[in-house]
Amino acid sequence: MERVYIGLGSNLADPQEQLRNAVQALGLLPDTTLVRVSSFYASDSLLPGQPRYTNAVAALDTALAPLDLLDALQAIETDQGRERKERWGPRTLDLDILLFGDRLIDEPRLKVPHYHMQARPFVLHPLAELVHHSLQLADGRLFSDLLADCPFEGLERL
Ligand code: A4P
Ligand code: MG
Repeated sequence: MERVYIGLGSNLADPQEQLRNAVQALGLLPDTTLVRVSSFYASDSLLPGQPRYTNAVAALDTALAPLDLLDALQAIETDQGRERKERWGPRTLDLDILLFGDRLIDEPRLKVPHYHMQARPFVLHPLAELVHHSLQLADGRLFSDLLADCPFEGLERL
C-alpha cells in the first residue's frame, strides 16, 4: 500500500455536497482505504467570473497503480456530471493526484507531484492538516517551505 493525497475541488451544483459524494466514492475504490479527509475550504476562483470553489484533500492508502487510480478518479468525476468543455472551466468535481507515495511520475497523462500544487493555498492548507510538515516531496522540496511561501490569505475554513 502507498499513501496518496487527492485534491478535491468543485464550484458547481452544491460544491460541498459534490465533495461529500466524492469522499464517499473514494472510500469505495478497490484495493484502497480512505484514511482521512481535511476540513473543507472556500475560496474565490483563480479565474475571474467563475463561482467560488470548495476544496479539500483526502489521504488514501492504495495498492492501485498510479494510472489505474487516475482512471478511477476520472470515472468518479464523470459520474458526478463533470463535462470537459474547456480546460480550467467551472466543474462539478475535480480530483487531482497531489502526491503518490514517494514517487516522481512524469507521464503524458500524469505528473506527480501535481504541477501547480505549490502556488495554491486551497491545496497546501488542507494538505497541511494531513501530513507532517517535515515531509520531503519526491522532487526534494520540503513541504514546510512550500507552505511558508503560500499564505492562508483568501481561504475560508468551512
Ligand atoms: N493530469 C496530469 N497530472 C495529473 C495529476 N497529478 N492528477 C492530467 C490528475 N490529473 C493529472 O486535467 C487535465 C489532465 O491532467 C487530465 O486528463 C490528466 O490526464 P483535468 O482535471 O481534466 O483539467 P483541469 O482540472 O481543467 O486542469 P487542471 O490543470 O487540473 O486545472 P486546475 O488546476 O484544476 O484548475 N480556484 C480555486 N479556488 N479552487 C480550485 O480548485 N481550480 C481551478 C482549475 C481554477 N481555479 C480554482 C480551482
Ligand atoms: Mg484537474
